[in-house]
Amino acid sequence: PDNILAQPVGTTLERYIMRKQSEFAFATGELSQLLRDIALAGKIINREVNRAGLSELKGAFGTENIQGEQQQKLDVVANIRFIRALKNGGQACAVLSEEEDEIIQTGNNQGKYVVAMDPLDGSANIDVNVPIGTIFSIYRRVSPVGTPATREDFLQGGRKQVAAGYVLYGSSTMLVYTTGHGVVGFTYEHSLGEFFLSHPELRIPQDGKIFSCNEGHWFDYPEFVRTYLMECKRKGYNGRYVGSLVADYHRSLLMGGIYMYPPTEKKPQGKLRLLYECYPLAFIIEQAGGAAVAGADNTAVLDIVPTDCHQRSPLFIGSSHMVEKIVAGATEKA
Ligand code: AHM
Ligand code: MG
Repeated sequence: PDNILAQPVGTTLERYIMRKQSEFAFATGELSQLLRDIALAGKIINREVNRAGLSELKGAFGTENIQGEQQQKLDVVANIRFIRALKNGGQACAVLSEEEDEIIQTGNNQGKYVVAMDPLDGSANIDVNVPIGTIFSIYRRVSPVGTPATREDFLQGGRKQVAAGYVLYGSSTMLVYTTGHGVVGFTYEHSLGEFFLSHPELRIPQDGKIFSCNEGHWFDYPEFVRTYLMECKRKGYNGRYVGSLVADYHRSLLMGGIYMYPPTEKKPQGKLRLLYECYPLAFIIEQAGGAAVAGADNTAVLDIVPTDCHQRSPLFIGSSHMVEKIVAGATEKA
């Protein structure tokens, strides 16, 4: 359009969070602050991601930073940045990260929340400039305030998440999240350093014509998955697989479709991690009107009872009719 420059940029994330907070009479503002801290970490990681090619170059020359540390890989950098932002923010008493075996105590024992996250998912794609993402999931702690957090704070189950979201570092950077009242999306305006509301109410179409999985694993996939994929192909659906979960998921959310990481004999739990990949994306998809199941038995991902902080789960996620269909195919066969 001619007047594209005349369009107002709109609501900032900051203003949006403030407005939402005032709608809930008992909100204390702590969760709002936590979301702000996560957005800040997202901006910092965005900056690192944008100049990754340059830091790669430096790394290749074996440079060290001012503290004498070796240049680090971006996923490690993202992990450090995120934890630092949450420590400084004060609302999270502990963090669980894909990058670290143990729960990380932030020292903010007065904080009421814990955050499980994958600071930079799809890191195999960093070197080739393909979109990557950050995924996060927030719980209200069950351990007493004032003490260090425990495993139980993280092992409450997907339905206990109070908020979840992701940042997609793509052709534009986006923050998408839910607090259990629908799904909102913000786009980053880098010259202003602000996230602006771009998707006030994200709903996934009930049906789609895109399937997304690693077909290289075809011969290891269960029968019901292959049957469904053949049906998709017969109907002329498109296959799309970035190999970055956040990117593949985001496309499905906006356009409709199904993403799957099925179980195989060698990996009966698939590859993806339950707490900081499957749960948050399942929470968002249900809030957007879609579905997420863990397999042929139709168990909703959010209903899986967690036993380990880093456990894996198969994932079938996306448009509700497509998820229903693949499961129905499995039941017919049985
Ligand atoms: P990561 O957490 O080690 O980056 O692995 C998760 C990634 C997802 O982003 C992506 O969907 C999947 O692994 C791709 O796996 P595969 O190469 O087996 O298809
Ligand atoms: Mg990951």
